[in-house]
Amino acid sequence: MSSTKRILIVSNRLPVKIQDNEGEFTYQNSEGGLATGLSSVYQQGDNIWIGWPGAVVADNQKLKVIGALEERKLHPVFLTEEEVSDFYEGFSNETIWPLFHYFPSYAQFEPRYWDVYKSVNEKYAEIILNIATKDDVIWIHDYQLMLLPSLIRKKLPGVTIGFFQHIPFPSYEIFRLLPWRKEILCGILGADLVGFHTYDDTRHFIDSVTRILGNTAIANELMVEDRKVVIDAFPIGIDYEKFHKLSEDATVRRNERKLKKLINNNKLLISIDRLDYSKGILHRLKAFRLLLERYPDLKGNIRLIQLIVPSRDNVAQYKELKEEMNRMVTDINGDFGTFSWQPIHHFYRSFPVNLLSTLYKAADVALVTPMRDGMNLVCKEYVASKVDKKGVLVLSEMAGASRELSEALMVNPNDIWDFCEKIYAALEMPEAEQKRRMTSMQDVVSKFDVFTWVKNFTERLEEVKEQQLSLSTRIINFETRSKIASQYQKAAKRLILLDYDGTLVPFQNNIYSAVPDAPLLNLLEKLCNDPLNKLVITSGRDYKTLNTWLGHLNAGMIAEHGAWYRTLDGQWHNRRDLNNEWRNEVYNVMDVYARRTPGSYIEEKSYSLVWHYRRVEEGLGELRARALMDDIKHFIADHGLQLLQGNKVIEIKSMAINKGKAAKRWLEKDDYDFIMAIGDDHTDEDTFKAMPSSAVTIKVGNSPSSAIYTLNSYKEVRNFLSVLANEEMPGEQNMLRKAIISDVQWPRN
Ligand code: ADQ
Repeated sequence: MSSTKRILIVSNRLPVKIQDNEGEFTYQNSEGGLATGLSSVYQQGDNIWIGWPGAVVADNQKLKVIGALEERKLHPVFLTEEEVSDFYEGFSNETIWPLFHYFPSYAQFEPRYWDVYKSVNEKYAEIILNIATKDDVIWIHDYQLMLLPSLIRKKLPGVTIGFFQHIPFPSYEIFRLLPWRKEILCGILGADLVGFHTYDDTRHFIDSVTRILGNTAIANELMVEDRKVVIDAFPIGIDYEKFHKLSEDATVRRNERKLKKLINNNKLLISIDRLDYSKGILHRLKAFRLLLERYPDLKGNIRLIQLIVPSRDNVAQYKELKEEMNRMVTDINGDFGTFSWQPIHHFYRSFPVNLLSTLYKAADVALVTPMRDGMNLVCKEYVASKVDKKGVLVLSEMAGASRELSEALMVNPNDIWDFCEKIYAALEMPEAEQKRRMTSMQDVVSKFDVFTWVKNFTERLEEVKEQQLSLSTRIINFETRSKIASQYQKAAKRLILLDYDGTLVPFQNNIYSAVPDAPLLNLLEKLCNDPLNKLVITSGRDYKTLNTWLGHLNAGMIAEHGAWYRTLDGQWHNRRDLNNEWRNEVYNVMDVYARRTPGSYIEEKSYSLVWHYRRVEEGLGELRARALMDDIKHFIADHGLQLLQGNKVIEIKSMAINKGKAAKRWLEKDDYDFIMAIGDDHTDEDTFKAMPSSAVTIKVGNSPSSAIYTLNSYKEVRNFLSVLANEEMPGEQNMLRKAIISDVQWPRN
């Protein structure tokens, strides 16, 4: 990120452990990967990290804590007991955590939790707004602060905001269960860049936004009002060098030798998790039991060291999980152990990092098998610690890390039988194979470490902001509008080419419902009746419909992309040179899709066929459209046809016609001193390209275009044309003097 901008990191917890010893606080920096990665950011220049210090601080102690944290470039958000309980333990950990990890039956939909979640997000916003300026970059982390991006955006509209979510984003079918789904999506969309660990998470998020909020997505970009928001995958890494070096440390090496001796040089398996139902602890114990049952020779020869970091064991689900886990460990040890050997060594506590490193280094096999995990860093730490490249990773395909570590032995933790066989395969894997796989995984983990992750995210955020800026220079604002209006007023001969659907009227489920409303007809009449104007409607629609709807206007028309055109004398002409022999064959293919896909239908025009899927279930329409295009592409190439992919339509037409060629005919008729073309889809690109460089070309919507200017919607087009026609806008007077015209309400058809 460019050095001139200050970065504010915001997360629920500050990267510090604060302990209250009867009024005397001690502060210890966290060693977690995220804290390390982000320290390369917040410890630079004026940057700062804002968050909860992790302890409830009495009012009379707050100033002291603020001072101590400030020295570490940290700024606290103080939470009360009630807030910790309802916002953090409640909404964050009992509602969002289970739902987003695909345990919907564990999710509590408690309105009180939601109210406090909102108020705590507002508290964060207030503190940030006291510190931030519009020129800062604000990078918000994780599911505890999903409302924060839009709360800040409201007060600082131009500020740069990135949001990264460390846990999965669930599929639409799960996410929609949340009563506050709209608020959550709108909250996140206050950011300019939204990052997740995997492509699947980004897909799920975009899917939920398009279905729940109705925004349109183009690839991984969403338009939120007139701001482009980019959704992308940024798989987090670890501090690779730290773990790699640590495993060569003298103490770690000595500890490893001691450990191996203690376990009698048995083969060592490890698992390291926080106590959580998402971690698949019980499934793993089941698979381990099955392994001992199926392969009795392993008895006395292998050991599993299981580390569990204590977590919320006063909450019912966690308490039950802990009890069940303890019971299973005791049973396995009781059923298979001997006087001199026990299969599982179980620890329920945190370990210092050099002990973790010892275990990583010593382990022949690491079992990282969550039911669901955003990423999982333990498996990456294991890979980084294997300096001699010996060791096998058994990894759940439900962990985000499985997308990168494809050389791990992959398991579905629900498939206990396969899971057991994979553990056996790991124990039996030849050394050469272990090294080959480990080398390839180390390549990935070392290249994509936490510092690269920080760099990739912040650079992309900067890029998105630049793209937004260049887009905003194309959007017609008050000044450009006035400039074009003055050119228009000075001109004596004007040619105005207007597309119809999506440009003058909104898209409709039924194409024949897009009838022009009275205000539009008044506006067009006014433009047509100006003797200095030549107005041409340039549409892909069939000529009969255009004639019925707009035939009374004193306007030229281009119908069916130019297969038909109407001159100003009201006469329709068609291109007799076009051949239609391809028609039956294409119709038959489209018909198969129309019959298979509820809601889709074929529109027949004189020289083209269109398959419409606007009324088809979201997702299915796109799937069938891709299949249809695939089926038809060779035929099209062989028959001089063109396939147009429009807004929820696929149209097949002769290559000989396009709007650009048709528009040229109008250009050649006269010498104009003002030429303007407005259109919304890629068939209008042919028109834009056919225009001379002096023409005013305007694209409706924000997809890439060769047009010079952009307007956001059909409403803005109407407002803009009203300004040119010097017409009174609904409810407004003398619009040329008004800075904002896009708020005027036009009726929807
Ligand atoms: P995290 O809770 O940070 O979650 P994870 O990625 O697995 O989960 O990292 C756990 C960290 O804790 C590791 O660095 C590990 O070394 C440490 N740890 C584990 N057991 C320990 C023990 N017994 N003693 C001491 N330390 C221990 C969230 C998401 C993850 C995502 C991360 C980062 O839930 O899916 O990978 O953020 O984005």
